[in-house]
Amino acid sequence: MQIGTTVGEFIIRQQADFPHATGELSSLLSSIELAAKIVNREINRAGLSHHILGSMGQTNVQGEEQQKLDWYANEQFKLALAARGEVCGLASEEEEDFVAFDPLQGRHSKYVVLIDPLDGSSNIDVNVSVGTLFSIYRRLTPVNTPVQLDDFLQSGRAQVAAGYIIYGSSTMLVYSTGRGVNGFTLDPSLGSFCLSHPQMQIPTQGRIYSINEGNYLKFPAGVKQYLKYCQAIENDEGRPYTARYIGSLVADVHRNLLKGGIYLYPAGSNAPQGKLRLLYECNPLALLIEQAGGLATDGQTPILDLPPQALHQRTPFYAGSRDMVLRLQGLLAEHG
Ligand code: AHM
Ligand code: MG
Repeated sequence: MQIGTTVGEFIIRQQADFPHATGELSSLLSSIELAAKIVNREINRAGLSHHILGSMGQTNVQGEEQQKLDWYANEQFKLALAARGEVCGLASEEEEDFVAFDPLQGRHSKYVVLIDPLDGSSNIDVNVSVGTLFSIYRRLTPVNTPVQLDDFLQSGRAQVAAGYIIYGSSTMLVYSTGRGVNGFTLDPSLGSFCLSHPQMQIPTQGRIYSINEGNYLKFPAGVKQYLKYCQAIENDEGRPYTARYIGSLVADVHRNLLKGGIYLYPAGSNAPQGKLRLLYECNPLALLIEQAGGLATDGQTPILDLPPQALHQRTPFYAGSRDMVLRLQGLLAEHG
């Protein structure tokens, strides 16, 4: 695959490897790409708005005040995915319940999408990178019947595809259909995502650890031990490691994916199950990290094997370079 390949071409070429593919997944990914460009355009203009905290401070064509960017992003992805026929329902971090696109008859479509439309949206106020996360599953119930909650409560292993968009110093789409991870950078002059990071691999060992250390007192003992290990001076092993925490999940994981490192969001007394959502945040990132050769776990079990019980379920999340995650898991097993 040549650098300069657009994501659209790439999807079609990959699809050609599946003789029985119907083109629905390609079309679905194109819808996500389109919505991402719309959201990207709006994010780039966010600094020009006076009221980005609560609302965009603008009115739309109906004269209504435009909502916060995370809600705006939610609407854009929902519209893009509902417009074509490949998706029968969507579950979003922004919505309490799942949305059935054709609630009475159902649709002749086999996919559901789970999405965090704009993760870390408070970072927009300070011009820091934010992201969109998405997961695609085959529905479990038959087509042409109303989509059900169980269609969304599938373990991450069942993901057909997953990815993220990072709205950073450049905008990138990174996704996997289970055959490696590929990254595409938006060329603003062309309006196209072009293949820039083919077959991404996370280094087996890194030197970056990413955690909100302000919560230190609430961390499990094993995590405290791991932080001690990261901060110890062992010149021959490259320690102390470097702490990097943006507080924007996609940006933190993207950096670690490229450079090697570990991201940690443990359970704490204020958040007994951690903060991050299994279905919208952890599962898509876990698929990408595993596909890139890394590991993602809740401390004991691979994230992708956790059985979801509820749409907005949270989980501790440790993900990144294989050797770093294994060491952490060892300390968690030893110290709790
Ligand atoms: P959000 O989904 O409400 O935006 O919260 C998720 C964000 C992640 O992007 C980030 O990694 C994490 O929350 C930061 O949390 P904290 O401020 O507790 O470190
Ligand atoms: Mg989020």
